[in-house]
Amino acid sequence: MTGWSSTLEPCSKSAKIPIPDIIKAMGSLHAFQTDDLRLKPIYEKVLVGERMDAADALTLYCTGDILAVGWMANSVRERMHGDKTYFNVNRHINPTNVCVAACRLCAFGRKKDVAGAYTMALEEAFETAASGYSEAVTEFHIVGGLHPDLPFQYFLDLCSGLKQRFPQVHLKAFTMVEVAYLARRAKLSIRETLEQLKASGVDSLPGGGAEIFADRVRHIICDHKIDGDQWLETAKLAHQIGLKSNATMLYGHVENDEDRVDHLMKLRALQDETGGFQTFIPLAFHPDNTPLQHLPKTTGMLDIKQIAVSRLVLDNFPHIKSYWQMMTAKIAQISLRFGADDMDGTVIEEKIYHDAGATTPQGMRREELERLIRAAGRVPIERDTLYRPVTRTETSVTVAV
Ligand code: V47
Repeated sequence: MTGWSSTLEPCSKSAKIPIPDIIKAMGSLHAFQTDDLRLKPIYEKVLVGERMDAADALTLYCTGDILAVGWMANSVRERMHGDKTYFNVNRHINPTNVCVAACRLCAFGRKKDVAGAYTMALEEAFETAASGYSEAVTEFHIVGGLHPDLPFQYFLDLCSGLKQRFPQVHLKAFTMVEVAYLARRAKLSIRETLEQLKASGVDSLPGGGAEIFADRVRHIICDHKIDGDQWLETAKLAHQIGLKSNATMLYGHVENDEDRVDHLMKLRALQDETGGFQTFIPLAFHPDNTPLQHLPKTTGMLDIKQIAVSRLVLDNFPHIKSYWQMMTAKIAQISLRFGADDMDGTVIEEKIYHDAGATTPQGMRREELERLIRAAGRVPIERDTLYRPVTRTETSVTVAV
């Protein structure tokens, strides 16, 4: 050990929630320690809340000292959110898996007329939305393939129909990639497309389709969809018309550390401009059943490090989500002490990762999510999509405004 260290104030713990002894013993009471001297200037930045630059971000990816990186990410996370850990009760609706993009990263999309291709009639989508509704979902997460024939009106009717039937449910619908494709097919500008979607009931946009912005990587994993600049431009327009969105990064395939840093820096720059991103979600690549299935799966070390680096670099993103469906519930739980403050949701019926070999369950009960969060020494907070606390009683669900 090289001997330099410092102490921070211990994080505050909620008096009401029982904290497991092992976590109590751990707290943040121990000093920061590392043998990797490259981390010292980064630690000093973290102490005073100074922004990481691209070289710092690269160092964070390169170091083997995951505990030191995690310590720093955790201290930022606790400064921002204390022990609060957010989750929501949501349902995924994937109206179609027919997709013209044929991305090598994907096991979900199908060409139309091949076995397994499906497109829901609107009534079917409404029935899907209703099933599991007894869980009192507060969000429908709606994404699908780039269908070559479905008219724009189908998507408008889908959203207005859902709003009519489930007025209190937030519609987090359509990735930037889908929006850009719908605009092209409807011969509308992206702004007009977003405005019509908003008028039909879309409340915010999910973060998918960002993958990795670097052209070199995009050419390999998703050659036929919008490029990184177009993704960012679409997000910017969404934010400008008052729609919040999330942002993702798909990691663990053919990208390198520089590509990841470039991706994070571009998101951070746009967030400085618009403030429209709510949450960043690193997505681990699942190779099974994709044309890239020869690639190995991500390791737990990379998953955890990705969460921590995201928290440290994206200082202007309010939330970092560890998506348990993709990371497994166990890694997602551990990541709550490595920078993550959100576990996504109960997720009724996830398809995209399960087509790509995910072995996690396709949904989780609220009580189980809460148990995992508490066992990590954190305080579970059920939120709606806009991070307003949700209060439940036997008979009602209320969102604080
Ligand atoms: O855009 C597709 C990714 C995304 C694979 O905004 C894959 O709250 C891994 O964006 N292995 C869709 N990843 C999911 C998504 C998402 C998930 C949870 C929450 C939110 C949110 C957004 O999944 C796609 C793509 O990047 N993906 N195939 C695969 N084989």
